[in-house]
Amino acid sequence: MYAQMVDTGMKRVQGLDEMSAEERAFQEKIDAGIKIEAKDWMPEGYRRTLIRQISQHAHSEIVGQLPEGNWVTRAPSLKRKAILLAKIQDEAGHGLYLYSAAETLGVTRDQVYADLLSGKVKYSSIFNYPTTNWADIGTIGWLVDGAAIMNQIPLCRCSYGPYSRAMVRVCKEESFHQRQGYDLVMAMAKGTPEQKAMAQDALNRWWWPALMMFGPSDGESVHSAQSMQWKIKILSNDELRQKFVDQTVPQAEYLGLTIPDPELKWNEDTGHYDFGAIDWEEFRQVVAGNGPCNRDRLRTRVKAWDDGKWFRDALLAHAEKKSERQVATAKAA
Ligand code: FAQ
Repeated sequence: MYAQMVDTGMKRVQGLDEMSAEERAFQEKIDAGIKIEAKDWMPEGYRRTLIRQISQHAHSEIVGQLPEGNWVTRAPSLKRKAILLAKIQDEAGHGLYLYSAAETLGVTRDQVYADLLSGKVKYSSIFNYPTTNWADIGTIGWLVDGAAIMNQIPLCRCSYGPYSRAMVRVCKEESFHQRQGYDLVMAMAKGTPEQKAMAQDALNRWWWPALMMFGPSDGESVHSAQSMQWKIKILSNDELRQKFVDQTVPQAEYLGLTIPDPELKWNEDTGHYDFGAIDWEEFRQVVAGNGPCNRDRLRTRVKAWDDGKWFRDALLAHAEKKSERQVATAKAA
């Protein structure tokens, strides 16, 4: 672990001998592969890191419904529409499991959601790009869900029990999402020349943003070293990105599509694909709120929250009436 951090330039973390007795016992538990549960003692930094990552992840699932939602009314067949609707509903479900996992750490859903709506916390950069042609929907499933699975399979083994268990189910569903996306892109890539051109256009626009999903390179990543020591992260941003490239290039070749990277090349020595430089300035701009759709995405979420107020009020009024009735019945008995 330490050798890996030196290689990648990750920040140095505390050694066991520099920790308090409580922290050392906690770290030894993690090193032994024992899961941390909600009521166990944990360092404040561990709790805060998990709340940050899990809530950002939950927000990504919820905001991630929007680019795909753009095509529900224009899906080209009943079958594709049913698949797309099911996928979008799954993403809402993922958001809910994740908000529940965050709540086990002592925050409320309302608090973390308010932080999304105020623009205080992040969600994945990828969802700030527009879906301009139908092939984008397949490409999101193929690349975006593909990248999400690559990142989330290791999270099934992460040290925090509620998060790791939520990830097991999420990954099963993401796997269906990736397959339906690849199936859609395949239909277009093997279709008419116009359809193939749409699939290529979508790949050209989504490839680099998909690589950015894995976050900054290891040397620039603020949280990786500590998160890896705590086994919140099992693999580093660059390791996951490389695995994604290695997995996806043959899939593009099978489709007869070209990855928009002239420097992409198989490297016999490393056994991996070499790929070109990522435009980190674009990544920084998108994360800072200046991507093509950032403002639109937040506006849509705020409107959905405001429009849903009457429903939340009705639920609360119903819950209050119900508990009043229960008290009255208990008193009468
Ligand atoms: N976008 O030090 P690191 C999906 C931020 S789910 C925006 O490396 P960390 C399903 C990072 O938060 C996709 N911000 O951070 C779906 C930090 O900022 P902070 C989401 C990013 O946490 C499919 C700063 O940069 N998946 O797609 C991004 O150790 C289709 C420094 O970075 C997850 O959230 C980014 N791409 O590693 C839904 C998985 N990358 O907080 C609908 C769980 C980094 O200090 C349709 N999360 N930042 O202000 C993770 O694995 C990690 O949080 C990483 C980032 C790997 C994303």
